[in-house]
Amino acid sequence: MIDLYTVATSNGQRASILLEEFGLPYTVHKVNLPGGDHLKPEFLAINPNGMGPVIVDRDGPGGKPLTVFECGAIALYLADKTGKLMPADLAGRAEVYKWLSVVIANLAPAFAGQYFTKISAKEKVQSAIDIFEGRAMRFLKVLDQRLGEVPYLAGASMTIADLVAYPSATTSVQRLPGGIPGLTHLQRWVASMGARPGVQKGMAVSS
Ligand SMILES: N[C@@H](CCC(=O)N[C@@H](CS)C(=O)NCC(=O)O)C(=O)O
Repeated sequence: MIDLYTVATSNGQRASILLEEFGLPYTVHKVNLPGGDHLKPEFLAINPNGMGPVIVDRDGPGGKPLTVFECGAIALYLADKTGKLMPADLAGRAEVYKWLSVVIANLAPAFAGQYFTKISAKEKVQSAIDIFEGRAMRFLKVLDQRLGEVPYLAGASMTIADLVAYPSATTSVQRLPGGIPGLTHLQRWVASMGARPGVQKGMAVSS
C-alpha cells in the first residue's frame, strides 16, 4: 500500500493520476497548504522541502517503507517499481527523460512563476507576469509541435511523461489569458488523455 500526501494543484494531480494509471492501491492524505500542513514537523519529516506531493511506499525495496518526493522522482520510481509506462529500450527511455524534463524543469516552473507573480505577490508587476506567461506559452507550443509529430510525448505509446504533463496542460493553462487556442495537437492529446478513467479519477483525487 502507498500513502499519498497530495495537494489540490497540478503537482498533486500528477501524483494521483500516476497512481491511478499504474493501478496501485493507495491511501489519500490531503495536505492543506493554506492551513500550513506542509510546514509542520511531521510533513517536513517526509519532505524537507515542505512541498507536496509525497508518496510513502509501505512495500518499498526489501519490503521496507520508502519515501519519494518531487513529481519527476515519483513518476520514475513508480515506473521502475512496476515496469510499466516506460519503454524497455534506451532510445525510448531517453525520449521519456527528455519530455519529462521539459515539463518538470521548464513548463511547471513557468506556471509556478506565473502563479507567484500574478496571484501570490502583493505587488503585481506586469512585466514579470508577462515573462512567466510567455515562457509557459513557449513550452506549450513545443509540446504542441511534438504532438503534431507523434501521438504521445515520448512516441507511439503513453508513458509517464504524458501523465506528468497532463495537469499542466489542463489545470495550469486555465490561468493563461485566452487559454491555448490554435494549439490543436495539444488539444487533441488533452482530449484523449482526459477521456481515460484513471486520469479522471486521479484528477478528482487532487482537486
Ligand atoms: N518540484 C516540485 C514542486 C512541488 C510544489 O511546488 N508543490 C507546491 C504545491 S503545487 C507546494 O507544496 N508548495 C508549498 C511551498 O512552496 O511552500 C514537484 O515536482 O513535486
